[in-house]
Amino acid sequence: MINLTMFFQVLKDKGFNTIIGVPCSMLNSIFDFLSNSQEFDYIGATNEGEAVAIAVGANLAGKKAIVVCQNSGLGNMVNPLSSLVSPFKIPLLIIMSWRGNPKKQDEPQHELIGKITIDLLEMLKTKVIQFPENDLQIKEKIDFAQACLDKGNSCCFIVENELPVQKNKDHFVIEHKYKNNLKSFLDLSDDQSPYLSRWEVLEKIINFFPKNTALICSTGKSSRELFTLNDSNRNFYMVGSMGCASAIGLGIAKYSSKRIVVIDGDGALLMKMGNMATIGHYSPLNFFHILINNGVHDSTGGQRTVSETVNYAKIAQACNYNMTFSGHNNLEACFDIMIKNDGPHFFEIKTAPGSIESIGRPTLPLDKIASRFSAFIQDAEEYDKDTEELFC
Ligand SMILES: Cc1ncc(C[n+]2csc(CCOP(=O)(O)OP(=O)(O)O)c2C)c(N)n1
Repeated sequence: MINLTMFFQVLKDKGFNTIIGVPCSMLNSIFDFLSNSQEFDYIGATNEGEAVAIAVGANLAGKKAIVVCQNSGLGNMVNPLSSLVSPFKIPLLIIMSWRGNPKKQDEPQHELIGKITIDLLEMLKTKVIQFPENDLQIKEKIDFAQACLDKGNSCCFIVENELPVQKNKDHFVIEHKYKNNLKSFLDLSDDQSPYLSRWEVLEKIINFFPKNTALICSTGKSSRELFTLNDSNRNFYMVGSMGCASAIGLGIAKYSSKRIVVIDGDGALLMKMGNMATIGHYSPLNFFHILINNGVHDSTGGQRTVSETVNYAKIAQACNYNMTFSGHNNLEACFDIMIKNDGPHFFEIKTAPGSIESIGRPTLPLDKIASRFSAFIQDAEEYDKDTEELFC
């Protein structure tokens, strides 16, 4: 058994400071260690794909994040590892337990994933490093991992042996705070005026939010229209990793004083609805979640989503967002209330399906989109919600 304090101290010395995880019993002692650590920020994700996206957001904001999880969750990570981490060249450090290791006896549900874990990680361009077995290996292995990251490759410490568990530990006292904590919800959807197009909504967002506001835009035609309307270094076009925009936004918002606007689609939001619970729980004040709800998967030909029967603003409210809105008109009036109050806020904008004829798609290399966006986020300009003036 290695000395975990030493292991995490070496990571700390390399600048790692943020952990995003989904627990595994084999890694119990790591999670116990982290819950008592003053040195590392810990964010609990609802699934491992969300953890990857939050870590990407934290990295874009200049932090050095680590994802800690079980290999059962590797399936949940495949999409963001392949369509976000790899093409945008935002390498990640992962610590993963190996259930179903063919050399060991384990439960049947871990057997298949156990057999393919190492190959799958390598296929996902993630270098596998055996977790240090003794203290003498710690520095050498972490140096090796850092060298991989410096070359732009993700890497994963694979934990083969269960780390000893702390005995007789106290249970958390869970307070179900939400019962006393219903926040404001403004439903403006009685209005009979026609729905705007996504294009018109995007124009209003671009024009309303000050230039030091980041825009993280969801997969498909939202990003393509945003690029066509107004390419800018404040835009992050999340062309893949459907459903992850709000998790990336959370990872950024937690570590940036800039205002972070996530532009989501209803299909995408439905795909990763657990993100909303995490956002509401960690409640970054500078987080604004705008849902363009056109009721369809417009980007793939207009197939219906199940949005007609979903009250998104109430979900956001129940997930502990601060203010939630639903409507389709007078957008600027709602935006104005949003920016004058601490977030997180949620605004469902009911929108007509369809898009413009002359739609383009981001022409810049994805790593360039990531690097210029990260520079924008880390630029010292902040916002002052009352005066809207920049201060440094
Ligand atoms: C994991 C995954 N599944 C499916 C797709 C294909 N896809 C791309 S965009 C899209 C529809 C997105 O719908 P929505 O979020 O409602 O946005 P809209 O297209 O209506 O703007 C789909 C299904 C994908 N890119 N990734």
